[in-house]
Amino acid sequence: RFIERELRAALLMDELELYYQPVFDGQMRLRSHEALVRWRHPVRGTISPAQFVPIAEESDLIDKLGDWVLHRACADLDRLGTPVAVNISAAQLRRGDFARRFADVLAECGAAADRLIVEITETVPLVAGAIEQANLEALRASGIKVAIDDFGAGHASLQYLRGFAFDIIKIDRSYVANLGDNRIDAMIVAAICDIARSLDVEVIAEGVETEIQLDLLRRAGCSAFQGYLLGRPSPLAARQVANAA
Ligand code: G
Ligand code: G
Ligand code: MN
Ligand code: NA
Repeated sequence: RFIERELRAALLMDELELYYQPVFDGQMRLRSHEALVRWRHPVRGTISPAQFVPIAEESDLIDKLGDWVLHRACADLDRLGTPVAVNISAAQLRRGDFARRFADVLAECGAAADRLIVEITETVPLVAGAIEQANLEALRASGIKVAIDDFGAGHASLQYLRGFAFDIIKIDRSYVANLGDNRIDAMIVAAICDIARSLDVEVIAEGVETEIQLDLLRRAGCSAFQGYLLGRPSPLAARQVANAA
């Protein structure tokens, strides 16, 4: 397909860029950044990963894209000054050599495993198969933290709690959006936080846009927060200017 060939070329031609969005802990201290890929298309302008990740997932392009993202994020680690979270497609986890290749990139970049978080994103269904489990176990054994992204939005989120070992739950922003107006959403968020406490995993709330949401999420027991209220995704260069000011 045309867009697939263009994306392959974009990987070589340096048309991709990472934006970083800050994540804060309960004391509102900066604790990590999430890396979010963008495609600066010379003609069509900036293209969202929501448009090209599903195409990449149809072939080995997703692995090449993943490698590029990880290299870039590792190269930016020192300048970011915090651990960095990279998004991983469930399609990448199906590869038998995923964890080994991931470790190879870290070694190449001299990046410490405990400065990386892997967010598993479910654009394609995530299966708790032997290969997927082995990959996640190998990542965690090396000190990388594993997060379930968009929790509650996918097909089988509660299944993941049984099928995988992980460190962090990220509550999908659709549950955060109407907090304050919707009692059911508030109850669901509180229940997710209760489960997380029982499992001894962290809960990050995503899509926090208002002080009211932040307050309710805190009281529900979320341990970390991300969203436009606290900081939008932006290129590293812009972040450094803001920090220096
Ligand atoms: O940043 P934005 O809202 O455009 O992201 C849209 C979607 O693309 C989100 O679900 C996000 O998790 C996903 N995404 C962003 N960066 C990456 C990436 O590097 N790899 C993968 N697989 N997904 C990504
Ligand atoms: O699925 P994932 O959590 O990786 O998606 C990240 C996406 O969410 C990014 O595209 C980012 O731009 C977007 N995002 C981050 N914070 C907010 C927010 O507060 N509100 C909304 N609507 N989107 C957000
Ligand atoms: Mn994410
Ligand atoms: Na995601």
